[in-house]
Amino acid sequence: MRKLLLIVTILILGLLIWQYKETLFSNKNRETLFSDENKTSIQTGSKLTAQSSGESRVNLSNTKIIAENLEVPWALVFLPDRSLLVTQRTGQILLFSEDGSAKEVIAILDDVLVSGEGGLLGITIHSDFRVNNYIYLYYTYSSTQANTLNRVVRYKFSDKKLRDRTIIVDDIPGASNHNGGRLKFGPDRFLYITTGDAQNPSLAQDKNSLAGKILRVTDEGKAPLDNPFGNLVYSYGHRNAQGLAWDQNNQLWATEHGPSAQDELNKIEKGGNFGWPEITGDEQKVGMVSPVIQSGLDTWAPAGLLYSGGVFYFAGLRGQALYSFNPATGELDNYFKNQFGRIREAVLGPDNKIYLSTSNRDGRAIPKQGDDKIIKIYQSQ
Ligand SMILES: [Ca+2]
Repeated sequence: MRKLLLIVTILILGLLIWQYKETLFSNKNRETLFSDENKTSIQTGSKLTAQSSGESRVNLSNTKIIAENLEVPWALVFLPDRSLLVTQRTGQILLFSEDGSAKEVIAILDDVLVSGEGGLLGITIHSDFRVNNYIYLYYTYSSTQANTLNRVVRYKFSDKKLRDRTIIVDDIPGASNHNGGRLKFGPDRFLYITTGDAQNPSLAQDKNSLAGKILRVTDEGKAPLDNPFGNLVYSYGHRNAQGLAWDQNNQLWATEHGPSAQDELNKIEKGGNFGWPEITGDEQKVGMVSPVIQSGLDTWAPAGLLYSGGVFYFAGLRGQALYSFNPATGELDNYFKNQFGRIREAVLGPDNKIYLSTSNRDGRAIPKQGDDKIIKIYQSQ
């Protein structure tokens, strides 16, 4: 009997240590060990869903470089006049003409903290941009020497200048890694914001913390009346979601970095608990939502997400590919594997073409000539 008790105790202890292993490491080790964007696969191969048979594979082989010699372009957004705004993680906002031929630095944010995976991250435009010229930015900053935070700000963008700065959401916990940072307006005209767990996993389960969440706010940064918890939180239990897109039924999906491999594509439910840090990969627990697909032992390090023609496409940093997932068939596929290096952003342009950004100058790859780049993809049958 005593022996049995001992074995059970050891098993429980083992389980606890496994679940809370992150807290065992120092901050410094953690930054290296738990860097999402540079983690390696446990081994090659994926235990995943059906891989593409090739029959339904879209031909994406034709590409055109529309901008190069950039530095870690993090997010892209097209304006109604088809010009393109790009954030660089190092703090600059760039404006490109539609064909990429003209490039201008229209602003440099001077309070951005560029450290680890933090810096100037997301950008998006208001649903009524034509009327109000509002753009929104997400960036990492430090209010004292010791802390790292993230915030969302709004500017009026006209005559190629940023004016009338307003802070929309402030004091989002930050860290060297796991800062989230994706911004998009939903079909319901509210602003959705991904935040990371700021390397403090338990915050993801705390519905009163802004860390490890998908937030949903009005264009002024207030909580919409129908948010699930009476605050800015829309879903929780996220580790570091960095891609958002809606399907044809206005259903929100999000990409998320897993702890070591086990990256996720989630179908987001209002008020849903997406499990971190209690469950990972395909694990299940009552009251928690497991991903639709996850990378198993493989690593995608997924970032930008878009939806086009019934298929999701998402950027892979460490995976060095553009991944596709068809929710109707369950087929997972990839394009440009190792061709462009690390891919950070993927958006659909006003011309219905996919635009990618590379991220080979983020210190985690050997840059190729002309890096970083923005690449336009031509689909053909
Ligand atoms: Ca999860």
